[in-house]
Amino acid sequence: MTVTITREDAVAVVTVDNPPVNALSQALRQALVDAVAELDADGTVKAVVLICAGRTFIAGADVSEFGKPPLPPHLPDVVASIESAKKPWVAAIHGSALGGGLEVALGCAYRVAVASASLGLPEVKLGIIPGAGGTVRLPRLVGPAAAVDLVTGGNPVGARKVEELGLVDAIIEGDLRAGAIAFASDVAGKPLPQPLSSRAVPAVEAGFWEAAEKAEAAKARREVAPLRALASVRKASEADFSTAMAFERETFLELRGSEQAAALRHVFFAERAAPRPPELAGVTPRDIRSAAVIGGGTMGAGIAAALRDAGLPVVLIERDQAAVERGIANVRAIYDGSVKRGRMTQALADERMAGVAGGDDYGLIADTDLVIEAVFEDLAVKRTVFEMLSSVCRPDAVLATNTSYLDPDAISRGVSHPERFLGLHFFSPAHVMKLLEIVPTETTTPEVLATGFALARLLAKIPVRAGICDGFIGNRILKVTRAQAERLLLSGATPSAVDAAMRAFGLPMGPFEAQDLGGLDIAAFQRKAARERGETPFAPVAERLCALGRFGQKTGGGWHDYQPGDRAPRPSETVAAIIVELAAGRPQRAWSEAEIADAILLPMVNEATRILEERVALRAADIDLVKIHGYGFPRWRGGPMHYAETRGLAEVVAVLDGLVADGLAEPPCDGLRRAAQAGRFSVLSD
Ligand code: T1G
Repeated sequence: MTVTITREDAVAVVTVDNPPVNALSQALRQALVDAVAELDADGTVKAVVLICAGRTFIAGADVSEFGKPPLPPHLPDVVASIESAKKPWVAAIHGSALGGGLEVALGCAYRVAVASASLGLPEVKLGIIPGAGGTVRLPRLVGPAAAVDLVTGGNPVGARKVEELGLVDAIIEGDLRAGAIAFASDVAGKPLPQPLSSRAVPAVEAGFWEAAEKAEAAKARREVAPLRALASVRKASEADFSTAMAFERETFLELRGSEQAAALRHVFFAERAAPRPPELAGVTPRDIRSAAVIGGGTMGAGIAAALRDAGLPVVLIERDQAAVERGIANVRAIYDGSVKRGRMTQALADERMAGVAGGDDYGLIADTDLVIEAVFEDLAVKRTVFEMLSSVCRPDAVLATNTSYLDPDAISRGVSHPERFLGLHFFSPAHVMKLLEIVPTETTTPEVLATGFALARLLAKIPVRAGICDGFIGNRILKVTRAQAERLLLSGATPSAVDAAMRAFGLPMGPFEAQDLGGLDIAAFQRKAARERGETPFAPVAERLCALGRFGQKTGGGWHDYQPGDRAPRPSETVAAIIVELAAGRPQRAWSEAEIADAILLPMVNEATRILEERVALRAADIDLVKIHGYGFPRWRGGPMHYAETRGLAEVVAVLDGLVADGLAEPPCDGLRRAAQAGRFSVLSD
């Protein structure tokens, strides 16, 4: 970490260089305070430019310091020293000015930025709130409404937008350093602008705060930080500066030590570690400059759009021309939807579509770097596709299957150069869902596996290596979720109560609502395949519903009933009658929401532990990422494994043993008992 001071006539340039993202470590905070004192004492300095080396301005406090006691100088003091400096400080922003980085910039007299910069206060994404004046100075500069949006959402905003808000004083075209120095030279010697700390917060209309709190509470689903951040902005508009600063700091320190913050930090670092697994360190991936997708259905079209969004030219192959046209239409529908929702301009949508070619001649992809198969989930059909690909594609082309349930080893039998084959399991909709399970076969080389991870980085996906078993990581655990949900129905709970309990836990929807949305027939198809493999999936009620043609919303009823045009689930008498019949003779009991959540989540953790033991997953954090990015598990819980560790694995085992005694769960696996003794899952992957 270095902070260097250079001079351009009367302008001093303070350059921060603390790779990788100029985070505000203790050393950097100290160096900034020292720089203020040094430059204030130098009468020849009339203005100061604060700029950063590397790819970004200050990206915030050093998150890796959060688990330790905060050391002085504390950031509020650093910001206050810059704000009370005798010379105007100009923050010169490129890359991301986030969290403490934006707070430092708010302490500066002026802010200039390049047009590509983004600015924001993402603290709520880490389960905290800004802790150095972000919720207090920001509303004084941009007004309460804009401040509330920035602070409660935590999403960075582009420089042009923030210029409109008045958050930056100028957009610098061309060289930032030169432009900032020119700006500083221009303001040097002029009266200093009023510091934000002494400005008033613009008034809001009556009811503004109540409406904002109501809206935020509706979104929160028990996530704490956004509402606390809102309260801090409100305090800033209703109290004097120092009272508001104290309120913010107190809230920040309290949340910093909270379980939700620890969980969100766990996810933050897990997401950053995922694209570069240690087992692939030093392995060079193959170049991917062109791609093809076999199959233009929902998954194929989504994958094609994801590849296009990453800038790759894509060829969509289908069995005949009519199917090709349907496939292309599916891709176009994705972009039309984005344009309709204002997420993309028509021009960009057209540019994306221009890069998608379609055909039924495999010869079109003879020179393609990567081919992803996304055809019907049938082994024979998939093998036929790979026989064709083996005969037309370059021997070094990477061949991948998007199967979600079949065995990639079985699919790859007969593929020429099988070392270039792997599973790339996307989640629907593939151009939206961040998760990518990467499934190497017995013959996949490390180089090809590394190519899968490189592709994930290119597509901005969260990659997780998954070993081969039925359902890989995510769907294997999902089977347990569903079986447990059915066991609860046969023990006295109702579909509505189970869904409500899981929503109360923080999931976007319960297991039965989710099946009604996706369709019960998909799981029925998988159970049929499982039975053919000699397994005995537990789904007595679902089987009955499928036999009645109750496949969910698309048939007007599944686990719940639905009125035409209305997605609101309603309790079903038909389902209730089937449950009563199938539950006959089984012990019934009343279930609290917490007990329902335990009866589903803890067996999931048990199955996830087996997955770790079998090294189908290499790290517990990988399983957390799978459930968060593929199955809506609440981020602020950190994922099922982090949640279980935080709860205490000994307690998890004890509750599971209780469920076992009631015949409602499988016994804890050896790995879980071992992890419980150690108090952590890493003992299984050490
Ligand atoms: N602290 C420590 N390390 C950080 C970091 C941070 N704030 N941000 C990133 N890193 C590391 C990251 O772990 C990775 O390490 C490397 O930098 C590159 O990150 C008082 C208290 C800036 C947009 O929430 O959003 O300020 O894996 O892969 O895709 O109010 O990083 O290479 O070893 O993500 O180019 C608020 C978090 C903190 C911003 C760059 N700030 N960072 O994205 O790179 S709270 C944030 C990001 C705060 C104050 C409060 C992104 C990025 P490694 P990367 P990227």
